Amino acid sequence: MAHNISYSRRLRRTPFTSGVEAAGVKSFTVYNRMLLPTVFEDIEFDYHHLKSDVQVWDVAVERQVELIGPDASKLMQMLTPRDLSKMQDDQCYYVPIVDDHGKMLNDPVAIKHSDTRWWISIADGDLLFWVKALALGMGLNVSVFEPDVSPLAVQGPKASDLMERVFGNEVHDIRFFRQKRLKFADTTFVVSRSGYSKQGGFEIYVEGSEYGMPLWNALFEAGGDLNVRPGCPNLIERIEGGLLSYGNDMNMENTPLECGLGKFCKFAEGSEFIGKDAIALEASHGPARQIRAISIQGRAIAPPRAAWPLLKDGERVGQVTSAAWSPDFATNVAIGMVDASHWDPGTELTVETSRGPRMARVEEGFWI
Ligand code: THG
Repeated sequence: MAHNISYSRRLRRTPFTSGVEAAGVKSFTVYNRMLLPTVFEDIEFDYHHLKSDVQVWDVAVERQVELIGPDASKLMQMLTPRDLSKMQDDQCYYVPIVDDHGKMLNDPVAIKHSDTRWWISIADGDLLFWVKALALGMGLNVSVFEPDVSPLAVQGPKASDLMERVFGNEVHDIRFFRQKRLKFADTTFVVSRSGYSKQGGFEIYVEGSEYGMPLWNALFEAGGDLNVRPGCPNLIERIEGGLLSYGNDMNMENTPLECGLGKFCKFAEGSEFIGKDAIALEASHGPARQIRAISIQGRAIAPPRAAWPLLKDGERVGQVTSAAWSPDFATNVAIGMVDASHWDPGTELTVETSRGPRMARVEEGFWI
């Protein structure tokens, strides 16, 4: 079953889409109403290449919500259970965003520029509306908008080598989840050591769409002998690494504790944020279910298009939301949400795939 997608202004192109198309992209998904490449050669070829060389990813779909003004830091802290009080001006934090019931609205990366300026690098969802409404409702002195900023990721074991050639030696000074402004052409970009893979790398926040293709071209010209290729977040690699996908592995029905993000909800006593009571209550008795690494026995499965029920003796005890064949681990790797009664490592379950039942097992951890 292969269909075409109909393009229009609503389905936004990115500053890099023309480069992605010229490079022979095979398929896209839609994320934040924008095109996100999902396959270049094929998913297994892309996977091996990501783990051995270096790739350039159009992740412009990681849209920014910018907060600017005297109350920017107050607003940012209201949005997340994660304690931001010790965050430095060059840090990035992975932050759960929850509603008043403590349910997940998004799981973005927050980039702090200063006490009066932040970017929230969002996962799939209209977080902008929530942030604008909160600023308005609280009467805060802050403006909230989507700037012309498009992240381009450089991921893989040779990412530092490639980045050094385009941005100079300073790239080596950037530590994990820190950022620094580096020169490109007649401008500067925020460059952070982060990205949606476990292979290491950087994200370049391209400010000004007109710089998109010049940067794309500069990276490919500099990296010919590094075997640089276009790539994209890779389903197999991100499941092995346990990187969650909002809307797939969790959504507004889940809490951060269920998502295994409890370590990002250790707030200070006097802190104020939306969902505090709900988060504190759940922390006191623990979550009812939680994200787990799951292996699925047998030959390669086709990735799920909907949640697959996890069963024990015919009873539903969870679901699998992401799954793929892992060439390196020679098993199907998966991410699931499993009830407390059945979440211990080694528990054997049945997963109801779209092509029938398979044996599944709760693993100790992800494949890293
Ligand atoms: N980078 C940026 N924006 C993003 C993503 C990104 N927005 C959308 C999406 N990805 C948000 N979700 C995630 C999920 C995982 C991580 C980052 C964003 C991540 N996690 C690491 C881990 O789990 O090992 C590190 C977490 C930590 O220790 O702080 O990187 O990728 N700009």
